[in-house]
Amino acid sequence: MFALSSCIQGGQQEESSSTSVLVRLFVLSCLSENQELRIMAAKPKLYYFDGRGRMESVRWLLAAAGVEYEEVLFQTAEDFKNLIKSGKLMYDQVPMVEMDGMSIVQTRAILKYIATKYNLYGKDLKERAIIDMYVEGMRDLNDMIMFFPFSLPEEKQKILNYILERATQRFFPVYEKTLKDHGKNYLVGNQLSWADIHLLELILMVEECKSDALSAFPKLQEFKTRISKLPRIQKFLQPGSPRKAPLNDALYETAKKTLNFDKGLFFKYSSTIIAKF
Ligand SMILES: N[C@@H](CCC(=O)N[C@@H](CS)C(=O)NCC(=O)O)C(=O)O
Repeated sequence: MFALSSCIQGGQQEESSSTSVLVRLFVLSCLSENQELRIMAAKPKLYYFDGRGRMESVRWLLAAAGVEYEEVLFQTAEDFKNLIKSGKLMYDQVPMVEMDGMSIVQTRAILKYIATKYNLYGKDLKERAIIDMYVEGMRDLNDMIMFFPFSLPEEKQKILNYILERATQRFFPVYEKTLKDHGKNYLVGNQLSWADIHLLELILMVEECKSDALSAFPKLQEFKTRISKLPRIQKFLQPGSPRKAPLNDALYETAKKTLNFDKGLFFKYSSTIIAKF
């Protein structure tokens, strides 16, 4: 700025050189703007193993925002190691999403960025706090279900009962009451938000554990039907979409190979810490 104004104050000679400086600056700024546009326009790239895990909510949110993305799905531990070697993973962990020139890690950071960018995070700070409260509760339940396939065989039934008890007695009643009390179509501010998307994802996960899990929740049943019919969501729910299937034996083996774990002990302790049996 200083260099520019001192040029502009000069004579003819300096004026033409100041013009060329201006032109050069303009061209440079156009170039970087173009580069920025290119970066912003590139499809987000998701790095994870070929399963739901922590990445599935990211897939849901991008689908709800109508954003197309690419996926790099690890098949072997080598794939994961190579990504670590690239230095792109802040904590040597996935999920990681390359987007807008960043390599974003930490599931919540990724989700918050997408929710904010695509206007799925409320209209002000207060709505955002409410969305956070809903979503954080949902994540607690989501994590229990996510870790469930890794629990020890002898504890499976006990853990499943616990998950269903928490879903139907702690979490679902909260969302049922909200929808009943305010009588609106969405959880927060009468517009679609990250909380609605995550709630539908969660409802479907719980129903995979117990198909009639919503029987005592009429508002949630209506909510499920309504949100499932939104065109982008409907598309994501169709077979062949990037939505992942529940963990089956083959995916379990891939996850085990990729993440190098055995017997599920780590998962057991990290997921049952709040459980009282
Ligand atoms: N808080 C992190 C946890 C990430 C995490 O635990 N990722 C697992 C895969 S689901 C991983 O990369 N584990 C390998 C490791 O920790 O070395 C997040 O939410 O993204």
